Amino acid sequence: MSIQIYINGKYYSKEEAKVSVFNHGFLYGDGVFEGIRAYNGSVFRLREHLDRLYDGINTLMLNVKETKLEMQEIILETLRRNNLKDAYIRAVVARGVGDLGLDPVYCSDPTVVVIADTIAIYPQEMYDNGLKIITAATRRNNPEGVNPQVKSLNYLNNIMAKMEANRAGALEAVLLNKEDYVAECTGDNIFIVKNGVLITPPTYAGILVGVTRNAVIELANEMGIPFKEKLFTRHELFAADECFLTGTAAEVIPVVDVDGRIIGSGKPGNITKKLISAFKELVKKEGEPIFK
Ligand code: PXG
Repeated sequence: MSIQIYINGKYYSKEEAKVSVFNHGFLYGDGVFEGIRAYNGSVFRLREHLDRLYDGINTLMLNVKETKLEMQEIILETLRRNNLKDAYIRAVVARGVGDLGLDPVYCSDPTVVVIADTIAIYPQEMYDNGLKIITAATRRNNPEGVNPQVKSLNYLNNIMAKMEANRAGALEAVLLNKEDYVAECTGDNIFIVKNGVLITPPTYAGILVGVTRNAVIELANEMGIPFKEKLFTRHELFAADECFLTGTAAEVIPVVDVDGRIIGSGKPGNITKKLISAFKELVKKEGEPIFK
């Protein structure tokens, strides 16, 4: 049976779920999105995802009619209609249908799309052995332009970096900012451990403030792991004792090799392993129930 996709108040099959070629989401990448996950009948940190979505909606001045609470209900209802307990949810808010000019003034109401489907889980081997990643030549876009805190429909820098990773046979690429500090990966935030201290780049490095990142910081605090938000360079990344990435799809995933430099022992580190287990426990414990 085909999945049911929400578009502006109605549900459509995968084959029938279509938007106009005049939608500025398509013509200009004008819009925002979220990638959200449900575990065993509960949506993980839905409030945080909605807050980030609406912060982006506010910055781009999208005239969204739905309140945050209504959007939450749309997401939960889409999961119910598809009878999903474990899922990957993609919410998209695009500018809407306009003319060929870029001026959003001539656009109709925004287009709200919610897709919920089963999640393709990464192979266990990656968590056991860790990832090899590369540094991309493509830089993270400048916060002075579209701030990376906005999860916009324009992911071209990330896609350029992803293509660099593909060509190098790596699964992720780290992007530096224009000051040569490590920002984040194409779809994940990055952490290192040095001398027992957990370190991640601050928001002003030019990052998406990840929901998984924030959850991991909370866990580290609860577990008494010393933590700092601090800028670090590619050299400091090479010299780290441990490294891992965080994201909704990947959760917490170890990194053991960056541009051919072995990180620490070349195996997932102890703090990394502790945080992987703690995160697995956390997603079981909390979340917004789908079926009330
Ligand atoms: N940085 C960027 C640039 C992201 O897009 C994250 C960090 C992690 O944030 P969360 O909130 O998920 O912890 C993201 C989000 C994919 C995919 O299919 C992943 C994201 C976005 C779009 C697609 O892997 N990650």
